[in-house]
Amino acid sequence: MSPSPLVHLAPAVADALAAGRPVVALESSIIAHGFPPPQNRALADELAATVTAAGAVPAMIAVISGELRVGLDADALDLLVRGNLAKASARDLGPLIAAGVTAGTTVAATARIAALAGIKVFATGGIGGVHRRLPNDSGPPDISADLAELGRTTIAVVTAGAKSILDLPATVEMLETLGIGVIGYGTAEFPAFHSRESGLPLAHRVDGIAPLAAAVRAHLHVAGTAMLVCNPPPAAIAVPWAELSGWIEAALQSAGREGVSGQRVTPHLLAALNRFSGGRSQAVNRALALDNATLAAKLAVAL
Ligand code: PSU
Ligand code: MN
Repeated sequence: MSPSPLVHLAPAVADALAAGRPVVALESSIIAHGFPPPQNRALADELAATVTAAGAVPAMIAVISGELRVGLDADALDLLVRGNLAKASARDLGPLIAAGVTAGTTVAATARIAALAGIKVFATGGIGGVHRRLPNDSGPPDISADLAELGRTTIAVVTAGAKSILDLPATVEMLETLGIGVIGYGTAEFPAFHSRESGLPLAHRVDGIAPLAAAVRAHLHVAGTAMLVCNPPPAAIAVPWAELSGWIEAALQSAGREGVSGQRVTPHLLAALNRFSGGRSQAVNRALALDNATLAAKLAVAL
């Protein structure tokens, strides 16, 4: 499939796709909005090196000066890590292209652009989902467009479940409603991003790359939706749920007090969680993002 005329492939990505070699798409909101400079630049470089070391070509995706870029060079990364950038979900891409701006792409936007480019495997930290109600908020429910996008886009997404700050039972129900595939890699429980535990059972589990690739390949041929490959955060650094839930409660109180809404909710909650956890949540986020990049690369090689 030839990519959309609006999608700009880096030379290494174009070559790999043309030759049928493994490529892993990487989300850029984690770089633009999740980590402050200079850690964000270091993480972008580590993610790329991790994918390369596991035998695939890394393709971080972002909107750079109005271009949908698949694979970022050093100049593009310099623009992405400055902070205060727009956060692009899939529906924002049209106006952002027209305005010529630079933006980090969410899971929704990254999945859309990756699929346009013909990429089959995408690594993120954790997807968005159904938000919990913030204290004193009586407004409408806040549901990430990540869910709707993954319900109509054929791609494998390696993720540590969904972000722990979300309403995870509601998110898991919505994944079912939308027909999004969910499979545990070495787990029968939906991971909770910073924690390996959520108490939410998974219907499908695999314990090796070959059975994972078989299930993903079949899903991508029949389902017409994304397949979430749920990879729990590394045991050595994951936070027990009992400890995590106190920090999340404090972060929700902080967001409620400040009246945060819209696209600012997720970045605000993650930053607050990092303060309340004394930096532990960001350390887990970094470790799981790198671990997901490794698994995604192995999956892309096997496919
Ligand atoms: N990491 C952050 N902040 C974010 C995100 C990641 O520190 O905002 C992005 C992810 O890319 C995810 C998105 O896809 O947040 C979900 O946000 P929303 O609920 O606004 O759709
Ligand atoms: Mn939202």
